[in-house]
Amino acid sequence: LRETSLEYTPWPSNFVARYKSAKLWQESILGELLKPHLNKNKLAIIDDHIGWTYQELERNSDLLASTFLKMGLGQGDKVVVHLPNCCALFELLFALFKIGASPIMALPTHRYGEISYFCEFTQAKAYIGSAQLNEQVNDSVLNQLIDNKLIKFGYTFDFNENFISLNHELKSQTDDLELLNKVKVVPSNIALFQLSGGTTGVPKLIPRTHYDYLYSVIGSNKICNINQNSVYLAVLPVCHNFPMSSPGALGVFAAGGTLVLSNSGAPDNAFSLIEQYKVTISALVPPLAITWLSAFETRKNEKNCPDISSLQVLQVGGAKFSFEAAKRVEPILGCTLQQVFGMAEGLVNYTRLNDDVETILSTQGRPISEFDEIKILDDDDNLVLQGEIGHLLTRGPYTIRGYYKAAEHNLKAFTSDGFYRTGDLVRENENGYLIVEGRAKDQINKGGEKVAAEELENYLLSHSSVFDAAVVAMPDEYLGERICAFVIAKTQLCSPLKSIDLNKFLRSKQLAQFKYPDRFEIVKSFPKTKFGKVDKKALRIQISEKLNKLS
Ligand code: J2J
Repeated sequence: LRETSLEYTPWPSNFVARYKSAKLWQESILGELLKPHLNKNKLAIIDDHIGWTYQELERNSDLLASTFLKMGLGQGDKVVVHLPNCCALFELLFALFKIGASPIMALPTHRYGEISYFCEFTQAKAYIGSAQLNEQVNDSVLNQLIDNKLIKFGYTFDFNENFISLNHELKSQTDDLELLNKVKVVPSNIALFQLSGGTTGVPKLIPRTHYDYLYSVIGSNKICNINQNSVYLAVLPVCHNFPMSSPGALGVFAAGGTLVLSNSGAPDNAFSLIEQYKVTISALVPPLAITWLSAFETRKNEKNCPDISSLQVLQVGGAKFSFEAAKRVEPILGCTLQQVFGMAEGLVNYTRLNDDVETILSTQGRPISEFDEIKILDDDDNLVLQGEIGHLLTRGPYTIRGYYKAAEHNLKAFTSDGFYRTGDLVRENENGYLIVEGRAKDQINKGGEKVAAEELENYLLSHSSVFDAAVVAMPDEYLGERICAFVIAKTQLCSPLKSIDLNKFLRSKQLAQFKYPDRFEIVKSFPKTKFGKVDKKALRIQISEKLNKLS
C-alpha cells in the first residue's frame, strides 16, 4: 500500500471525520464504479466506432490494467492521458483507477507545449495518445517526449511504430488477472489530476481523491436525476471536469445508464445522435448551446426534422449563459435547462430541475452539498452584505485544499483556514443561489475555454523584439470573450514588429489552438493604475471601444 497523501494538501482530520460520518465520503474507488451493473447486459458506452456493455468495459479495463502492471506501471504513477472522446479513453481510465495510477486529464486540444510540461512537472511515467486525434501531432508529440527523455512509456491504441500499441499488447495476453487482484487502492489516494484554467504562467494541476471526486459525482447524480434509464451525450471533451463529473460520464456509469460519445457538437450530428440513442441529457458551453438553439429553430418546421423529444435536460455551464439565450432553451428544444457553475478545483452549483423559471433563467445555481461552505467577500476580505457582489470563496467535501506542488501559489489561492479563492465575482440571492457577475482573476474565458493571461504574456515576453505584453479579454458576441494581446515593441528595432511575427512565434511554442490571441495591438505604452501596475481594466475598455467603432 502506498498512500499518495503527501502529494496533496489533506483535509484536516476533523473535516475528514465530518465528511465520513455524514456518509459523503464512501469507502469506494472510481475503479469499482461499474461493478453493480455487471449482470444487466446493458450498453455502457458507445462512440462512432464501437459500443460496450458494462461487462465488456469492465473486462477490457481489467485486461488493460493487468497489462500495465506487467509493464511496470502501478500505484502512484502519473500518466498523461491525451485522448479524444472514445470508448478506449474509459477502458484506459478505469484501468488506471484500478491499478492506483493517476491520469492527468490533458485536453485533446493540448499540444507539445502543454503536454511536455505535464510530463516534466509530474515526472509522469507514461503518455497515452492516439493518432485518431491528430496523427501528425501525436507522432511529433511522442517523438519529442521520447527524444527529450520526458517519459518512459508512450502508448497508443492505434498503430504507430513509435508507440507501444496497447491493442497489440492486449491481444497477446491471456486471462491473467492475478496481479490485478492483489492491488489495493485506497480512496484517500489521488484518483486523477484535473487541470486548472489557471491564472499563472503555467497550468496548475488539481489532485482529486477518490473520496472527494466520487462524492461530487454521486451528489450530482441526485440533483440531475441520473438513473439507469439516463442516456448522456458527451460532445464536450470528456476529460474536462464538467462532462466527466457534473455528473457527466462518471455519473452515468455510477447509475448504470448509457454514455454516448462524440467529438463533434455540430447540431446535425448531435441531433441525429439524440434521436438514434434516445438521449435524455447533454452538457454544453454557452456558444454551443446558442448554435443548437439557432439550428433547431430553423429545422423545427422542416419535414425531416430529427426527433429530439427524448431530451429531458440540457446542462449549460463553463461560462455565463445569458438570460436571453437561457429563455429560448425550453421553448425551442422542449427540455429543461440546467445552469451549471462549476470549477475543476471542486465546487459545483446547479439550478435544480424543479426550480421556478426565474431561478433557472437568471441564476447559476446553488452548491451540490449542504457541506459546501460559501463566503462572499469584499476586496479587504470582509463579508459583503446579502445580495451584494463580492469575491467567491469556498471550502467543502470535494473542493481541494491546495494545488499539486504549488506551495507558494497555494498561499495566495487558499486562505489559512482552507477556503479556495475562486477568483469569481458573484452575488447570492435570498434563496442561496449564486449569480456570476464577473471575474477578478486574470483569465480569459473564451466560451468556456480558459486562458491564463500570464501564460501568454510570458511567451510573448520571451520574443526578442517584445518589451512588454498585457493580455486581456475583448468582448465577442458568440464566444463571450476573445483574446487580445497588447504588446510594446523594443525600441531601435531594424523593422517594425508585426502581428504576423508574433503569431508565428507563438505557434512555434506548440500550444493549444484556443490559446492563440485573436488580435494583437502594438502600442507605445500601457495605461497604469495608481499603484503603477498595468491597468488591464483600461485596456479592456480601450479595445472594446475600438471594436465598437470598427463595427
Ligand atoms: C459563469 N462562469 C462560469 C457559469 C464555470 C461544471 C461546470 C463548469 C466547470 C468549469 C466545471 C460558469 N457561469 N455557469 O469544472 O464541473 C467559470 C468560472 C469558474 C471557471 C472554472 C464543472 N461555469 N464558470 O467551467 O475549471 O470562472 O470548470 O471559476 O474549466 O469557469 O472553470 P473550469
